[in-house]
Amino acid sequence: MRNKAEPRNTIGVGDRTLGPDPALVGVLNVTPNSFSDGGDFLDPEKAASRATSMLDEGAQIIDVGGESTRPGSDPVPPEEEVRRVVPVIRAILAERPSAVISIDTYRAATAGAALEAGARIVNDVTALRADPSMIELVANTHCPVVLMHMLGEPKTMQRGPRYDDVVREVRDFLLRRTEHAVAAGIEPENVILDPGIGFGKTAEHNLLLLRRLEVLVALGFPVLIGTSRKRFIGGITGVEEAKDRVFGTVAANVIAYERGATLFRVHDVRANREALAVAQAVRSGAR
Ligand code: HH2
Repeated sequence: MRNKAEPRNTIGVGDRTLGPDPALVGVLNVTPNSFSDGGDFLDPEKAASRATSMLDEGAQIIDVGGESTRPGSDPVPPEEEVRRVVPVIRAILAERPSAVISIDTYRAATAGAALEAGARIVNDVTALRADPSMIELVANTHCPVVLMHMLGEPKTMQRGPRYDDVVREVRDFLLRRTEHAVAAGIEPENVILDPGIGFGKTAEHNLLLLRRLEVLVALGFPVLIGTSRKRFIGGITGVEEAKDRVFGTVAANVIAYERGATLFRVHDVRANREALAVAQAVRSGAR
C-alpha cells in the first residue's frame, strides 16, 4: 500500500508533528473498572489534574477513555460514556488549551462529542468495525485514527484465543482495515496501526507480536503500542499489582521502539519517557 522501503513514523496533528521521536500517549481512564486505575479519575477535576501531570512529565497525547475494555468487561451505555469523557476533555483543555487529546472509543456518537469538545485523534480498538458511522466521521473530520487489532470482543476475547500465525494474521487484518479506511476517504497520512497487545491474545501471542513488530512497521504507517501494566508483564515478572508493573512495561516499550514503534500508550509517563530518551540517544548517537 505504501513504499515498504520507507516506513512512515510521523503523524500530523493540527500544526504539530508527532514522531519520529518516541511520542508518549498518557492513559486517562474515566471509568470505575479499568484494570489498573479504575475509579481513580472519575471526577473531571481529578482527571484534568492527572492529565496535566502526564503532560508535564512529557506526554504528547492524552488518551481519554470512558469504557473499560479489560478482559471480561461489559459495554457501558453510550450516553454514560459521553457523560464521562466530555467534561474531562473540556477540563483538560481549560487548563492546557494546546493539549492533544485522543478519544478511546469505538462509538461514533462518543467520538463526535469528544471531537466537538476539542479532542483531535480517534483511538478505535475495533479498527472502525463496531460502529458503521465511525468511518465516515473520521473521514469527514480528517483526524488521525488508531486502527487496533482485537480478536473477538472484550467480554470473551481472552477465552482461548487461537491463531495459525499471529503476526501474519494481525498484519493482514491491519492492512485490510487500512485499505477499507482509505477507500472510505480517510487520508493514509492519518492512519496509525496498533497490534492490540492483550486483546484476544495469550502472553505468547503478545511476545511474538513484540518480537516481530517490524512486520507491522513495514506496512508503512506509524505504529502505536499499548503494553502498559498489562497482564502478560505481570506473568513474566511475577508482579501481581498492575500499578507496580512499570519496570516490565518500560522494557517492553524500549524493545518496541527498537523494532520501529513510534507511539507508546502508557500510564507511567516519566519512567517510559526517560527510558525511551536513552534508547533514542543510543540510536541516534546524540542527545
Ligand atoms: N489498551 C487498552 C485500552 N485502549 N487502545 C489502544 N490503541 N491500544 C491499546 O493497547 C489499548 C487501548 C487497555 O488498557 P487500559 O486503558 O489501561 O485499561 P481498560 O481497558 O481496562 O480501561
